[in-house]
Amino acid sequence: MLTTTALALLLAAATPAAAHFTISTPPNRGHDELVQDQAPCGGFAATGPRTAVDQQTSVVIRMADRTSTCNVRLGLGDNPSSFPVQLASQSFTALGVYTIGVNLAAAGSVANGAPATIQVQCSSEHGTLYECSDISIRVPQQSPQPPSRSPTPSPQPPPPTSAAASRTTQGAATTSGTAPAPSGAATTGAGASTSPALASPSSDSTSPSPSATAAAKNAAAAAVPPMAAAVALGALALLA
Ligand SMILES: [Cu+2]
Repeated sequence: MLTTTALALLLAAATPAAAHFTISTPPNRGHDELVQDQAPCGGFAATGPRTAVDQQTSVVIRMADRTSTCNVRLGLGDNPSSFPVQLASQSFTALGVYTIGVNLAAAGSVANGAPATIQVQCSSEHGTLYECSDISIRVPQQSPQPPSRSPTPSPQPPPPTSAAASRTTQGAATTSGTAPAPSGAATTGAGASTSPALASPSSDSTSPSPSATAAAKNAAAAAVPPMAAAVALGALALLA
C-alpha cells in the first residue's frame, strides 16, 4: 500500500498538477489548463499545426486525471466550430498515456487532404475540458488503373551484323567483279589465242623458201587484224 501510494505520488509529481489531459498525437493546437474548460478547443480558437493523417489513425492522450471519460470527435473544415462525428468514447481510471484508434472514414467521403479538426472532450471531477488537433485527412487514392498498354513500337530489327554486312559486300564485290573480268579476259584472251593460231599454220606449213615463208608471214600478219577482230567479236558474242 505504501509502495502504491509512493508510486502515485511520484506519478503526480511527474505530471503537472492541473494538466487534466492533453493530446500528444496528432499534435494539439495548444494546451493551457487554465482555459481548458473553454469549448470547443480548450481556449484555442485559431488553428494550429495541421498534421496529415490516414483515415485509420490513432489519437494519443496523456491522461493526468485519475478518473475521466472522454469523447473523441471530428469536425470537417478548416476550423470547424462543431464536431458532429463521434469517433471514440473511452473511460479512464488511471493516469497514463492512452492510444485510441479511430477511423476518420466515419465522417463519410471526403477529398484527399480534406482539412478537419479532432476534438477531445473529457469530463472529470475537474469539469468538462477540451482540446483540439488540426489535421488533414489522407484518403487512399483509387488504385491507379494499370496503364493502358499502349502498343510499344516493336523493336527495330538489329542492324546487320558484321558477318551479314561482309557477306553483302562480298556478294557485291563478286557480282561487280565478275562482270568486267570476262570481257577483259575475252579481249586479251582472244588476242592471245588468236596470234598462235594464226602463226601456227604458217610455221607448220611445209617450209618453202624463206621468202615464201616471209610472204606467208606477211600475208598472215596482214590477215591477223581482221581475223583477230573477228575472233574477238565471236568471243564477246559467246560471252554475251
Ligand atoms: Cu484535471
